[in-house]
Amino acid sequence: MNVVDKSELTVERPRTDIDSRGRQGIAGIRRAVRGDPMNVALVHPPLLLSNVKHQLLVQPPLGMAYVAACLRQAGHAVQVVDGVGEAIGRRSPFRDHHHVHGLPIDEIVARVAPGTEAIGIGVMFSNFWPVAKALIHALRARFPGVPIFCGGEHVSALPHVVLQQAPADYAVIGEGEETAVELLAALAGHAGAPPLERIAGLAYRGAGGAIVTTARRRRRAALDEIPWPAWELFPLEHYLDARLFSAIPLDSAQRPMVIVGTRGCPYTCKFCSNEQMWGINYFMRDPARIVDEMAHYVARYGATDFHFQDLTLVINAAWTARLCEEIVRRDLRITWKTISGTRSEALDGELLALMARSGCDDLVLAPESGSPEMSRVTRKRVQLEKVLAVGRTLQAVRPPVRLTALMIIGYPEERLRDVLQTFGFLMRMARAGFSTIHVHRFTAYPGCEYHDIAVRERRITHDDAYFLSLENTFPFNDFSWHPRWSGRFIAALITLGFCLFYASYYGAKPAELARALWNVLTRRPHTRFERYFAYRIWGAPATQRAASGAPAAHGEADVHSARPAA
Ligand code: B12
Ligand code: SF4
Repeated sequence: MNVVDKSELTVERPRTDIDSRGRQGIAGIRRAVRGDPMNVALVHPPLLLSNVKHQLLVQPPLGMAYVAACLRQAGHAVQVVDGVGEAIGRRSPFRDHHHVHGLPIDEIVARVAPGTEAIGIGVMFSNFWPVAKALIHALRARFPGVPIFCGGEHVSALPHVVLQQAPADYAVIGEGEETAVELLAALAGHAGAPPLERIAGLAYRGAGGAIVTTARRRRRAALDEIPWPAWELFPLEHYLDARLFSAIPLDSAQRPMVIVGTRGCPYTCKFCSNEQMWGINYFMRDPARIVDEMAHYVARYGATDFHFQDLTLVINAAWTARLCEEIVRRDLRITWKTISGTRSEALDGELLALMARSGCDDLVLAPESGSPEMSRVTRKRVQLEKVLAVGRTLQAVRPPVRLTALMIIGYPEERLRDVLQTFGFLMRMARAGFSTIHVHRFTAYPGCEYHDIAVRERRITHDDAYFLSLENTFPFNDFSWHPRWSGRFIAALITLGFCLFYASYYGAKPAELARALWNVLTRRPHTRFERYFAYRIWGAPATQRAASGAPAAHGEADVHSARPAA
């Protein structure tokens, strides 16, 4: 362990006002740490894209902010080096055909304080692993004796690959808060700290170099005990100002912020890593505590628009209604979105109306296929008629809620008959009130069942070519997981799907088509469809600040009335 001069580290201390309202603390974490605190640096690697015209999704790293909050609560001095947030809009070349977005690796390494005693790195997306790996090598070179631990979805799916390909010492598997705290307590030799082999959710190199994986960590059911994300340590304002959150174009009055209301998902879709990462338990926070957190962000950061990062926010109708009622009761006057897609089973007319009233302005559903057979094979088990019913109901709901569907074409088991059913379903969705679709190319991401099957059949090698290929969900790439269909054929199917949907949509609303063309030509895309073409023609912007150049007034502005038409 390095000898540390704690004065060298720039550390922000917790704000007591937040603590009193938002941080109840995890009893286990408090118990785990009795002894000297450590100087910990948490590092968020930059993004990696193959094409500068691809849309940048620049979101503050929520999972890492939770881990930072818990480490700080356990008494450690936490420094965050945010390779994305500290340089949004900056690009530098990475190898032959890729670009790093954010801080270049050498600058990230230079920003880690000299007295750092442990370094944590978060890797969510596997397609960014090549750059994260290069970063870990560079950190190891500068901090030879300092323990490096990694966490996040990519690390949880492939802990062995992470430890084999990069000079990291520990891979945190699954939820990271308690594991990271226990790990640091063990590293610091704190009294009462568990030995490494008793820390659940960990992989590391044991004696002789073999990788040891400990027991799976039990999921935290009491989500309200977890302290709120430690955003004070991150350059959060940069993210909020840049407004490049997810794929949803924002209204000029909206200042976005990320939040999560639930963790996990009870479903086990074959193409999703949910089961491997979270298991099948679905836990919800107390709606009042969620709204406390929202109100705090409104007051502190001027947030007006909340992007729920949940795997699937709406499972339990009564809980969702309580969340909406709480937002309405507190008169928060915010908008909110389900950005990563949610299930539709619990959505009925009454709940949809309440959601709209509480500010939901963008509902993303994820039927993923219009073929009942594919829904069965992939275990998505979507009720397709219910999805259409949600669309039809929402058309009558005020204020308007924009409705988006996420679809996939190119599943290994898919037949042309299934694709034809998807085409038919796309056109029906256009008529039922959906205004946007994303048709993704099927991709076997680490952690999902398709990936594990492909590994067993030796169709996946975990080299950089595979990781970089995971960016290839975009329609115009030449990539296929299908045993018979080529990448180009899938691209043609996806393109046809888009055309059928938008022909049906704009065929019924020609005035909207003229408006869309105008928005693209004037570089002011207002929908995802317009944004896609604007980016192809003009390139993706480095930031997308509010038209006014300033955040919307909060507390007073009626953002509901300022919403874009669906
Ligand atoms: C919100 C979300 C998005 C958002 C934005 C995400 C972002 N940029 O921040 C949007 C909608 C834009 C999005 C887009 C996509 N997404 Co997405 N997304 C998510 C989602 C649902 C939630 C992330 C989140 O914040 N969760 C809440 C926090 C609390 O959980 P967490 O991040 O996992 O953090 C915990 C642990 O991982 C760990 N941890 C995290 N960081 C660290 C750091 C350290 C040091 C430690 C010790 C621990 C640790 O501790 C945390 C707290 O317990 C995840 C699934 C998930 N994780 O729930 C998928 C997920 C990350 N997305 C996924 C995919 C595939 C995509 C897309 C490619 C989909 C597509 N086909 O287009 C796109 C493209 C993204 C890109 N690369 O450009 C996959 C990634 C798989 C992979 N291995 O790469 C996931 C895992 C979904 C899935 N189950 O398949 N996504
Ligand atoms: S795809 Fe959605 S419904 Fe299926 S397991 Fe993943 S999060 Fe759950």
